[in-house]
Amino acid sequence: MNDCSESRRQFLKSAGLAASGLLLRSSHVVGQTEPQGAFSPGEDTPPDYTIRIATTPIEIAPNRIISATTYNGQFPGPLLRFKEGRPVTVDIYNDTGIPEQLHWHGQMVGTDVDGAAEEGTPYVPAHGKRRITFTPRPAGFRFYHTHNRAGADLYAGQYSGQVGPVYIEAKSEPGQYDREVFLTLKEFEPTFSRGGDMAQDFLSPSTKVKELEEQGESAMKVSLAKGMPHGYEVGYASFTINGRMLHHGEPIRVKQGERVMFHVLNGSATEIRSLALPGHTFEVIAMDGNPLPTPTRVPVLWLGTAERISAIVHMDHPGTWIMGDLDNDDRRHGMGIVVEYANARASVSAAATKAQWIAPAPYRWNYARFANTSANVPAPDETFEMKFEKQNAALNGFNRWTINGVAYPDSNEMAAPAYHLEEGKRYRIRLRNASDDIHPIHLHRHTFEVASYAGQNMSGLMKDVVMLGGYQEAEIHFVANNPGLTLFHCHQQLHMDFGFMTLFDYK
Ligand SMILES: [Cu+2]
Repeated sequence: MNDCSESRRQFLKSAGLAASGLLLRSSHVVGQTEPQGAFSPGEDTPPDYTIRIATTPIEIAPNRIISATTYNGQFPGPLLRFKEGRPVTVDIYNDTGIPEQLHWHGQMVGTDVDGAAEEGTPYVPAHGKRRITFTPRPAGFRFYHTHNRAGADLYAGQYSGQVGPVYIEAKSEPGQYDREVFLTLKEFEPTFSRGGDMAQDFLSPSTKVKELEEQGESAMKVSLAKGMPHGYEVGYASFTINGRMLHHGEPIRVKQGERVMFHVLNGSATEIRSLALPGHTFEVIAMDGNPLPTPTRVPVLWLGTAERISAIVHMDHPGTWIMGDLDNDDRRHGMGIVVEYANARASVSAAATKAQWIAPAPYRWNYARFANTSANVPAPDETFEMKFEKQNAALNGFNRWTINGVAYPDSNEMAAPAYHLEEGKRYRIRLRNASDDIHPIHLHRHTFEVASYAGQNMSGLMKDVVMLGGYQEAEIHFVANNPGLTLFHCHQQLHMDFGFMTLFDYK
């Protein structure tokens, strides 16, 4: 069999060479350039992974079939397991009519493969292909998703199905557990609505900055007094975990005494999510894939858009449970998954086998709980202050977002970098939110350290997304250790698409 596959490999190799030779000859004759997606040097070998972007039907519940742009025809996209430091080649095919960007969220890769047009990553052409090679790092739970802007098109960007988990294996893995379960939380069937307050009473400390609040509230008052309606927000008709609505997917089958590692990804375009499992607690060991300085046991998980949490649950409370979102409406519309103990059906009465939901006691989410509170982060070489403001309904009914008064262009034009970095220097960004919305703030191609949240200092909490509550302040630190254009933006699709982005470059 070895001989056979070896000769097949040889055949493919020569066929590839022959094909590229033919193309070269024909282009020489007719004076054309080589078309996109054809063989080019180094592409006669098979890739390690193939990702195909296409619009396909997905079934989120029996006979509830929606059309979504997906990776490899499934939602979520396939789990990609990489090894830290071992280069991989990925062929990305785009079967849609729209040029695409595939972003490697949370990885320290180059701008040529990061997957953001604003950084200069080439698009995967419509009906074309792009081969990329990169070295996955750092180890931990990452993900991949489209980085196209959607604007007013709710079929585009991350509103559709372009989200998939990535796990980069380290040489040694933290935590002792029996098995892993990956959960991708994602809404479908989006629609626009007007205004609506975002619940954010779960964040702690809840301290608001008076000056930011006065500014934001008065701007809103002026806008409403002019007769402006509230800017558009997005709501959803269906909610899923791993692409299935509650009660319509396979349950997570567990055994008493097991320690299950859950890798939870908020794959939403716009929403903050929560997750609880009645009668159980989560031992959070990593956030955004990075091990925590203080692993902590909590009754509820909260995740801003694009945040990830890795948490171990000790299965010590037999029964059949709904692991779901605290929001009753969202959970009833699908945001949950059943956890079923082995023998739960046999050992208890039929009535008790129905999956149960029990709301946990109120619990506030405080990043400092997972960090060191004693140590201080090293002093930065430079500090950038960024104030985030909302211009209510300023862009055809959509809110316009600004950073220090500047909105990133909402057309597809590229803006010049606004912040200049020097390689090796340490930077502090003071994030100041002059709006009443929560912003999941994201930095590309770097990992940052949360240094303070609402006046509370901390260290050692390494992340790539941090939620910033309405009228609150936070500070993040990072070292400029990955040269090239670097995008900074709010991960809420509506905010990002309507101005909430800026670019860093390196001197
Ligand atoms: Cu935002």
